Amino acid sequence: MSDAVIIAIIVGCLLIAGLIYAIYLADPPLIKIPSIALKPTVKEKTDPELVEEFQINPSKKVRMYVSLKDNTTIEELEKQGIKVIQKGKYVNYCVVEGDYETLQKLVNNDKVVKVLKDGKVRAINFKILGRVELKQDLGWNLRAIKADIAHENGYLGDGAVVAVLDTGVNYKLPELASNYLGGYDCAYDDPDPMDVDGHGTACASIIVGNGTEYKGVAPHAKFYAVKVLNDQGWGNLSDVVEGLEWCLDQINHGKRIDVISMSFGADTGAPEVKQLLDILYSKGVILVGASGNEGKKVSLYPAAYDSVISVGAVDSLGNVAEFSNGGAYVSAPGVQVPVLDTNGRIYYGSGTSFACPHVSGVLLLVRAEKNITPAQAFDLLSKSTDEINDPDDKVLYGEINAVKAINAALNANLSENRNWYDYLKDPVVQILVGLTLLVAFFKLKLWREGS
Ligand SMILES: [Ca+2]
Ligand SMILES: [Ca+2]
Repeated sequence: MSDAVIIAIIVGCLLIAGLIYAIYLADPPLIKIPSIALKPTVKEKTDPELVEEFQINPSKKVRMYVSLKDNTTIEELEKQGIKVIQKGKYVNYCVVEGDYETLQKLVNNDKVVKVLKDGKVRAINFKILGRVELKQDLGWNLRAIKADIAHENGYLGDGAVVAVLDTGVNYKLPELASNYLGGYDCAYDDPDPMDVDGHGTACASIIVGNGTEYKGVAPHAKFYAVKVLNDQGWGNLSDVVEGLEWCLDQINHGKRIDVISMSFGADTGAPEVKQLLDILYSKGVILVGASGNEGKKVSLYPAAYDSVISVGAVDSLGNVAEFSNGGAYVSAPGVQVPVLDTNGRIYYGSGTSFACPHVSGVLLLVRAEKNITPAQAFDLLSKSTDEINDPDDKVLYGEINAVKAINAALNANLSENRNWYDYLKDPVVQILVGLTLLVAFFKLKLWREGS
């Protein structure tokens, strides 16, 4: 082969490789959008992801979340022809739909504080990490946190109310129907928070499930279903804000909400979410959130806010789950936890999403008896845990213990020890007892045959 042929082959290969790179690997070319009309503050006011999206297509209609100094600005924005699709009641924000030109108008308005993309990029979701259909030990999670002992002593959560902010709930299931107080669908803006995804039904079942076979932590407590995540299990930031405003609305109309349970999270927060949580906290609502499933050092928002009790996940042996994020205040069962799906079937799911409702449930057991403040709830939890195996220091205190919480909050004197016959409910004990009886039977048979 001559040198010329070899060079030609090499050049040919390089060209093909370049072409493959261009087609499969390179990002789409960014359109340079004119920025002359924008004030220098534009960068501080906008989300880089939003600008990137417009660089690809400036005329694309995008849902934008707009933080405002004052809600009176909304009228001004509408006069400029901006389409406002949602606005705050207790906090200053609105949601608009528009293109790059709309964004320019927004950032040039002095009363606009920040413009974020209000869509899937800001997804607030938790995947259900594991789903095991096989029926294992039903109720191990309740025994792990000693909720079964609380139940036997008459602590069932009567009168207490939780708002479950999630994908909605199938409130028609017989295990949930009797405890359902109503709710709202912020994701689709209708009064019916029916669950399609299943995540919210699973979380609600852990808190207030009250069936003959399946029981939650506070089976006599009532619940609101506030649908802030859509049928695919993710949500808009604005719908979370809307859901918190809905809860505040209930309180302001004299309705009772003891606990808000939030098994969702995002990497960043929004000032309006923090504001609303602070208002709810000041009105006596206990806020509980999941720490997140990324195995990171810090919790996701809203769990990361000071007003929220962040909950990490432990397995049945008290080991902190690898996926569980740090920055958690306490932990609870979150690995292979029995939950209900939207058809009422029991399956075993994992995630901090399922740990969070256990803490919500225990706080309902306490709040049913005594009106402790959110600050007192933090203090109470610090004294109501069992030791866990937490080599990476992800959880400040240990695993929640319902008996300790009831004893500490109510000066009760429940024993953490079970009656001997309670141990028979444990499948491991059942197998051991069964084997012993079997061996004894055959020994007896052999002895009788021998004699
Ligand atoms: Ca909405
Ligand atoms: Ca609906």
